[in-house]
Amino acid sequence: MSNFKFSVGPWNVSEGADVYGPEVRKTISLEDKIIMFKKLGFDAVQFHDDDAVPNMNNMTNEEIIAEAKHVKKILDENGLAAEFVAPRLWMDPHCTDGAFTSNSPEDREFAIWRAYRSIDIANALGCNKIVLWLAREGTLCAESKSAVTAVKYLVEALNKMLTYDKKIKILIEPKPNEPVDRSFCGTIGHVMGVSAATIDPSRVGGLLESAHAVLAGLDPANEIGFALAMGKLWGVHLNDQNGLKFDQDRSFGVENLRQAFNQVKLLVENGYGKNGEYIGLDVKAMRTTRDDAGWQHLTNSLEIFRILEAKVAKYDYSFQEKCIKERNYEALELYVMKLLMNG
Ligand code: XUL
Ligand code: MN
Repeated sequence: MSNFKFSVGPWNVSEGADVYGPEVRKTISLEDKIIMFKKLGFDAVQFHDDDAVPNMNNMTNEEIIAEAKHVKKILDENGLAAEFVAPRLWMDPHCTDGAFTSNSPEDREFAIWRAYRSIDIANALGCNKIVLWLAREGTLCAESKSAVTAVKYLVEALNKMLTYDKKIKILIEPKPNEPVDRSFCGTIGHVMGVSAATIDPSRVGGLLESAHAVLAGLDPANEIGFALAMGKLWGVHLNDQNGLKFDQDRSFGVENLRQAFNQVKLLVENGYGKNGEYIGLDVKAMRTTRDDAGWQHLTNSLEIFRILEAKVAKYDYSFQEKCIKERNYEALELYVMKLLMNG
């Protein structure tokens, strides 16, 4: 049992290719993934624009909306909602040098076209959240872009999206690096700054991914706390990450259980989900995983989340208060560790 609603993206069930090797698992169709997501206990699906409408670059606006409506029908048939749509700009040849911050005006224009289409697709899927993971908005060669101009381009792009549709909310998903070396918008603090610079800060918030925070050398729970304090935590991508290396998207809690517990604790304590927010996963199966276990990283993450949620429910807040009053944080720490280790 959980008090939360859960979401997942189709890319979380993958063929297992990595930068050094080819696919190792069979391809599963979007419809079969949706059917399985429901069986596994999810409430909503996260989409990239081209998860919902493959080949969209070669389609008219009307064709794109019609295809998205077809996907909405599959969702309805399976009792699932759409959580958000995210333009998958980093895969497109137009965005080799970035999208909204590209040095090329034509390529920036293309990025806006895809952002508008993502809004159309979101409307057709019945959701109003647009997620921007700003994958290539940064540099490989530090001198290749002006960090000042780039941030202004980014704000300009957000303003265009906010103007295109007055009901959408934009959730920026920060990540400090990979595939770029230096991102222009690497942490939740950056997201809040960019939000404040737009024409409607009330519609620009954040989606915090645990692994991305770890890659920035930060505690994901603290990042979640910062966004909650600003009233702008509108999505999460819970997962885990073993230190500063490539983005691992490990199952939630498998690398740093205490940090995972504190993420859940903050979400529970601050009523996350009360405005319809989902506990979103962004987890990857290990490449060694065989076809028949290709969903297990999802069920493992859900199970770990629910166990931690139950631990939060059992948490002794009066003992926490006593320790704080006595400034006995050694005792508080041992209490938390025992809570996590027992049962
Ligand atoms: C990349 C990442 C993306 C976004 C969705 O690191 O997390 O999958 O979550 O565009
Ligand atoms: Mn993510």
